[in-house]
Amino acid sequence: MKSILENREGLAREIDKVAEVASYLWQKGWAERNGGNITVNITEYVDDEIRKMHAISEVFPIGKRLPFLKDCYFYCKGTNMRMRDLARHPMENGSVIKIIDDCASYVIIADNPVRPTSELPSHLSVHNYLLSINSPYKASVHTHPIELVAMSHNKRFLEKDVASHLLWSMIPETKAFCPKGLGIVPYLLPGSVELADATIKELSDYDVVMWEKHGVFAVDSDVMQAFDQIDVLNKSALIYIAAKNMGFEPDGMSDEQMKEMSLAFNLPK
Ligand code: 2HA
Ligand code: ZN
Repeated sequence: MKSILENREGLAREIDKVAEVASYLWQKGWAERNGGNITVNITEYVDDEIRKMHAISEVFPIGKRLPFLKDCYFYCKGTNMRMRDLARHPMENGSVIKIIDDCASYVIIADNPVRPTSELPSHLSVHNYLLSINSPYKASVHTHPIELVAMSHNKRFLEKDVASHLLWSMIPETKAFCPKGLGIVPYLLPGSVELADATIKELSDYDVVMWEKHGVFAVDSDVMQAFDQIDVLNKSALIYIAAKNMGFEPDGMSDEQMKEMSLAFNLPK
């Protein structure tokens, strides 16, 4: 069977990045069993031949009307699929879907009839939001980073920007490469429309949001950059924990050092 990736270099490169990130998520222990999901808006790679492709599934409802997604195409990790398998076979553990005219349902068009992720309402709502604000962001990643999730079990770290400031102060790179910090979404049922709505609200101020006692959700231009933002935050969490394990509360960079760094790197605040 011919893959949709065949003779489509740009699209194949994006899916390669998804597979590479999936392998990192597995190696880091952030993607147990079927944990986590990745979706990428691939509409820019869609040519006439793809537009003519027939559905290979029935029509499925999204659960929400998302007007900015009309005729958009997404690569989505499959529900119940493993990141570690997706890393080797992205088109067997994920699929390309098309949002149909009613903007409230989708069909699968390639390569296999793999049903998309259980967090589809969150992912697609976020893509709809990104398009509505003309954002250049195309990729969203949901994963279960151990140390960040552990932090979300402490109420102190769920207060606005408390975790962001602590994590930024552990090492200068974290603010440089995650300049908006970490938004917080209080615990909500996985896969729910409520979780999707709460995530979008936080994404107006942040690129990465914490789902309390569950995981994080990140958006960026491509899947590699979304992963990098989560990775630098979790690295800071690891430094914090290492210091605590050595028996002391880390000082963190001072306010002056943070200010100097923000100025030098042209960062907000
Ligand atoms: O898809 O991580 O939140 C598996 C999950 C759901
Ligand atoms: Zn999850």
